[in-house]
Amino acid sequence: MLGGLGRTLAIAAMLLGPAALAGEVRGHVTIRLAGSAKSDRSGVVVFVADQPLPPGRHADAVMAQAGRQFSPRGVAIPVGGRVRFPNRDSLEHNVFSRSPHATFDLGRYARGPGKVETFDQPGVVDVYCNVHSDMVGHVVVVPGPWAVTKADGTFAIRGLTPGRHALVVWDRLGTPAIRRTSVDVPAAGAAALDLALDESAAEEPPHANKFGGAYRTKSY
Ligand SMILES: [Cu+2]
Repeated sequence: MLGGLGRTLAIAAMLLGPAALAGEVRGHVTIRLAGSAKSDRSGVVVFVADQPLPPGRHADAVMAQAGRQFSPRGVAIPVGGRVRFPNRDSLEHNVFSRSPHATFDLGRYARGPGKVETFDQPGVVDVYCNVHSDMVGHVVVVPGPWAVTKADGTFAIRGLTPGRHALVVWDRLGTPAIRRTSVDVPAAGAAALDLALDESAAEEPPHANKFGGAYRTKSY
């Protein structure tokens, strides 16, 4: 009797499984910049803070060092994901972070495939080069389903359970850079979300070198 019930529940769970994750958010961001609308709205990360990622989901990212900058300057990866930092310049670079949830130093290295770092704590990790003080990158380590906006500002997050979800929006140069909102995901169809961001006051804050001190020169 109970065995039969258990089997019935198991079958029901199997049938419900995919449907229970059918929720979706489709959104669109606008960004105000110096009094007008910014045309390239790519690179804004939107993630769900209250639903874990499905197990076994891996996604790695690449942040190159090219033209004395990190490129792209921001990447998003799930908790446990890895970022490769290839050096595409003809001069040596370094990658380090003093962020409390990801402190590392990949040393100084020449052009080539670069090095890989694994990020196992959620949060925004600021990465720098100890050789060039104006190189700034950000690794957004997300705990739940996420999306990155395209140039036209659109994004879509799929695989959500229906109901109210907490969302976090990260815009590298936004004021504020991190904002929180919520969205009601319907059982069928997608929730629509419009976000108005502001980069008018955007400026990368100064940072210390890997020893916590000042850079010797602007770049050398
Ligand atoms: Cu560098």
